[in-house]
Amino acid sequence: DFQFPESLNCVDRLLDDHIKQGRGNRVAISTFTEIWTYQDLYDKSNQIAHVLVDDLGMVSGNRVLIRSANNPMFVACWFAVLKAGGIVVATMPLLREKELTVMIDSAEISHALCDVRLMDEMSGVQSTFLKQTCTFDGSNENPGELEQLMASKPKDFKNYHTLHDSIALIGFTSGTTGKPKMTSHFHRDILLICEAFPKYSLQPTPEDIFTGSPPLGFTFGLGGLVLFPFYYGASTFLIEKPTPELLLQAIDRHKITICFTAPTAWRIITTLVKDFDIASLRKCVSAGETLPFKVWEDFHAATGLKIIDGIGSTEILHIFISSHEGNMRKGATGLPVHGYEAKIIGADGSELPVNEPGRLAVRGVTGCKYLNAPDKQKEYVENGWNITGDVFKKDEDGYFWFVARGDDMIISSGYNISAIEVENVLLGHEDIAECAVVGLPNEERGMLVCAHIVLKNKALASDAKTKEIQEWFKSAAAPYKYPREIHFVDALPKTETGKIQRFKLKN
Ligand code: 3SK
Repeated sequence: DFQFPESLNCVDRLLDDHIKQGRGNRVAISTFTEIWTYQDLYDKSNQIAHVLVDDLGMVSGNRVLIRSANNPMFVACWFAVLKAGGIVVATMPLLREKELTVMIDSAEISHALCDVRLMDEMSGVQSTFLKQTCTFDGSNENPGELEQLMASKPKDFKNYHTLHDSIALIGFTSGTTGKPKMTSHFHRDILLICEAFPKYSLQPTPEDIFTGSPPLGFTFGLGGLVLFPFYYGASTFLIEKPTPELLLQAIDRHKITICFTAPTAWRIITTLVKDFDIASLRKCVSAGETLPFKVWEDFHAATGLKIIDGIGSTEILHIFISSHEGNMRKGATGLPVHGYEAKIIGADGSELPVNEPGRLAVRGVTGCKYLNAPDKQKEYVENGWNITGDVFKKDEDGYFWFVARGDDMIISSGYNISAIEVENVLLGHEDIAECAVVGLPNEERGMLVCAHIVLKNKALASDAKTKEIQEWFKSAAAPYKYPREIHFVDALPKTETGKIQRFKLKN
């Protein structure tokens, strides 16, 4: 039941069709201070598309960076790039100069649309690929360069005729080698995920109001806070710096019906919920890391609502295994969602018997398409099955149960953090000789980034040194990656061939 015409621009379906069908006056996006109708979003996306093509020289196939927190201008820029036939590369707002440079160089980004409040780290980026950077003001207080250029532009735009298999977006995964990998997704993939998880688990209607905390630069957030609401003609409530308190305030005051966040936030929400009216909330989605059953149980006891757990990946674009209210098995992640199948395989690739832990393999309507990494592609996709790197088991009734991560990825408060990348940053500190980074189980964050460090001069080890390294790290890389725990050690455990034995540091 998934057939697309050859010529397809996903924005026609997500945005323009709502205008054609007379739904322009419905609310598309709101925040604590702004309301944008579908017509506002359409007009502004069209004006930005004109700026991209007429003023910034963008041509179809160009890759365009969007650097912003979750706000309406981010969404307008996202639609505008696709309208003009470009490819969106959206970033986390916290990325630093070095990380942005790697991203821009590896994705060969030619244009950047950047919230003026996030320009500090962008201004230092040196890249031969980047031709134009244009600022906007996501806070809607002082018009930036983009808003000034938009003012003279028409409010209609003929969307570029992309094909269903033209690349629409490039997502970055942290990877286990410390070097981020680029995954690409087609225009049709964007629509296919809207027919998968949300239809299966949420059954959205135009009356729904979505909110949540994941950044729009993470495909979990993009799906939950932009693609799903717009596909179903609903609306989205965006929060630039979401906290559990702000999510609750939004739910209470703005009558939110569907909320996407990570287990850490669901745990805190449970402790605060009694002070808020959340009667409007009908679906609660958790992904980004595995949902501890205790969090599910406590939230259910406090609210009567059942959190929908899900697992997805940037490679596959969104959630491929989850539950819905009618088929939950307590403690299990769930069943493959409509459009996907999953199995557990052993080291030789053959399917394992029930209840035996092994590698989770998934195939379906979307899948991994790494760019410029044929070896990684061969490793990740075997005979059409995506090998996710997570260890699961499947029970007699086909429910999938999370066991462990099979790689060096640390999932902390919903962020995927590569241990190797954190090590590489730490090694840039003048006093650090060697280090090994591991994730430790942590009640509050799911996992905690912990660094074992060999100093060049052992005498320097102190609490003050810990603090100094942590502060230095936050200026060198995105602060959410910083090691919250540091142990100074004399030597790291290693194999005879010199490989660090990280598993010995995990207890
Ligand atoms: O980490 C996840 O579970 C996830 C979920 C949805 C989309 C993307 C990702 C990485």
